[in-house]
Amino acid sequence: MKRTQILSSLLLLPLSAVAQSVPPNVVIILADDLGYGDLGCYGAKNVETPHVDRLAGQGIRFMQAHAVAATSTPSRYSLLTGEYSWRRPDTDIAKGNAKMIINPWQYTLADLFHHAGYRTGAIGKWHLGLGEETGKQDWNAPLPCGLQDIGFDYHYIMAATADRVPCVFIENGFVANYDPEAPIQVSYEKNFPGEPTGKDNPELLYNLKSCKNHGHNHSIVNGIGRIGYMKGGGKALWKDENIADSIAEHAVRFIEENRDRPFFLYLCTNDIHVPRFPHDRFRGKNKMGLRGDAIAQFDWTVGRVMDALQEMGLDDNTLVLLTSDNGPVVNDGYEDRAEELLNGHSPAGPLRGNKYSAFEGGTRVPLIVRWPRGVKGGKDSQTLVSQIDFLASFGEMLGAKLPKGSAFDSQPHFGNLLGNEQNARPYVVEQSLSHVLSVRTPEWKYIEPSDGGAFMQLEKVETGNAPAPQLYDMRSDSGERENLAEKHPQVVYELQSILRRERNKRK
Ligand code: NG6
Ligand code: CA
Repeated sequence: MKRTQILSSLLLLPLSAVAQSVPPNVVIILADDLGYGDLGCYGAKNVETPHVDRLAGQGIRFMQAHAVAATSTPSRYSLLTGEYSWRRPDTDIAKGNAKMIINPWQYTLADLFHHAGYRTGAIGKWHLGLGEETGKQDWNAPLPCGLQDIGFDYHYIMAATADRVPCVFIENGFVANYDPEAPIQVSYEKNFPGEPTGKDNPELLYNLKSCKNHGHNHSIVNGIGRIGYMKGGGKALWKDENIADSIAEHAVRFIEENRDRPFFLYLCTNDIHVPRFPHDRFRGKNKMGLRGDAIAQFDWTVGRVMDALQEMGLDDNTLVLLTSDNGPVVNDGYEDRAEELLNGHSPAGPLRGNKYSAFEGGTRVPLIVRWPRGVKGGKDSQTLVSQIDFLASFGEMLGAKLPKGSAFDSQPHFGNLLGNEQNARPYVVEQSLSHVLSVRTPEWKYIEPSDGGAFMQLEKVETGNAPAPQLYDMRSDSGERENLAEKHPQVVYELQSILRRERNKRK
C-alpha cells in the first residue's frame, strides 16, 4: 500500500488516533519469561528497571494483560497469527530444528503491516521453526521457508532459544557471520562423533553448569550445555554475554534504516530466559544474581531502543508495546542460584503459579503501551486484554480489512490498548504447558479439570492441574487459593460453556 492509501485509511481510525497525520511506527518488545512482578513499575524491589519504569510512566500500565500460553512457542504463534495455538497440534515448545510452524499462507501481524506499506522486521528470539522439514534443514545454505514468507522484510533471529542449538543468529534466511571453515550440523537425536557433551564432559562447562537431571547436557557452546547437538559454527557461534548487544544493535540499525518510512519491529529479547549469562557490565548490581542481572540487561535494551527513537526524532509517533511471552520461572535448568538469591523477590508478583502453569502466574504478563502522540500516558488499565487481539487491533488502527478466515480468534480492541476501558473482551482463554485451558473473565477464573501432576519438581512450579474443576474469584483472590467451584456451580457451567463453544468453533 502506498503512503497516500495509508493516509486515506486513517479516516477509519478510532477517534483518538484520527488526530494523526502519519501512521505510527510500531515496536513490539517481547521479553522472554519476564514475570508480572519482575519490573520496578510492577512492584519489583530487588532490581532496578528505570527505562521500563519510564516507559510505563509515559504510557499505560496494564494490570490484566494475558499471553495466550504459558510457554513460548504457542504464545508467540498466537500473538503473530491471531489464532489460538491449541487449535493446532504442533505448536508446543519447538526444537531448534523444527520446521516453520506458521504456514506461509497464513496471515500474520507482519503481513498486516507489510501490506499497509510498513517495513517489517523481526529481531531476536524466534522459536517458531524454520525451513520446510523438521530436522532436514541445511544450515550452510539459504533456508527455504522462513520469515520472508510470512510478511517480514528483514530478520535477524535466534532459531529457537539460547538453551537450544543451533547457537547462531540467522539473518535473512542465512547464518549470520557464516564461517565456511566450520560447516554447521544439527541433530536432536544423536551426537556427532567426537564432539563433547555436557553429560560426558561436565569439566568443559566453564561458564554455567547445568542442573543435574534437567537436561541441557547435550552440545557445549561457549562453556554452556545446550539442548540438542550441533557441530561446527566457528566464528558464527554466539557468545551468550553478547546476545543482548547484538539484538539491540540490530534493532537500532533497523530503526535507523527505516527512519523515513513507517516500520513495524517485532523485537524479541533473549532475556530473561535461561541460560542467564548477561554481559559483565550488568553483573553484581542487584541482590538477585544472574536472574536479576538479566532483568537489568533487558531494561538496558529497552533504554537503548528508546534512546535511538528519541535521537532520531521518532519517539513521539512510535507506538511501543512491551510485554512478555509467558510468566516467570526461577530454576529452569542451570546452576545460576536464581532461587537462593531471590531475597524475597516474587517474580510473579501476587499471582499463584509460574511459567508452564494454568494459574495466573503462567500467563498474566506485564504490558505497557506508550505512544505520546496517541496515548495520554501515566495511567493504569484494569481492562482484560490478551495478546491474541494484537493482530485485529492493529488492523483496526490501520483501517485494514483482514483476509477472510485469517486471525480466527483475534478481536479488534485497539481502543483498549490506548487505555479506553470500554468494549473490552468479556473473557480470555489461557493455555498451560500441559494444554489445560482456563477461562478468565474480569471476575472469575475457571481451570478445567485434568489428570496431570500438580507440581513440577525441579522448576518448583505449581501446574494448576487438578482432577476437579477449579473456580476462583479474581476480585478478591489473586492468589487463586480458594476453589469456589462447588459453591458456584452456575458460574462453573457458564465458563465451561464458553470453553466448549470456543473449542467447537470451526474455521
Ligand atoms: C523446557 C526446558 C526449559 C526451557 C523451556 C522453553 C528442560 C527440562 N526444560 O523444555 O529449560 O527451555 O523448555 O522455554 O529442558 S520457553 O520460554 O522457550 O517456552
Ligand atoms: Ca518464554
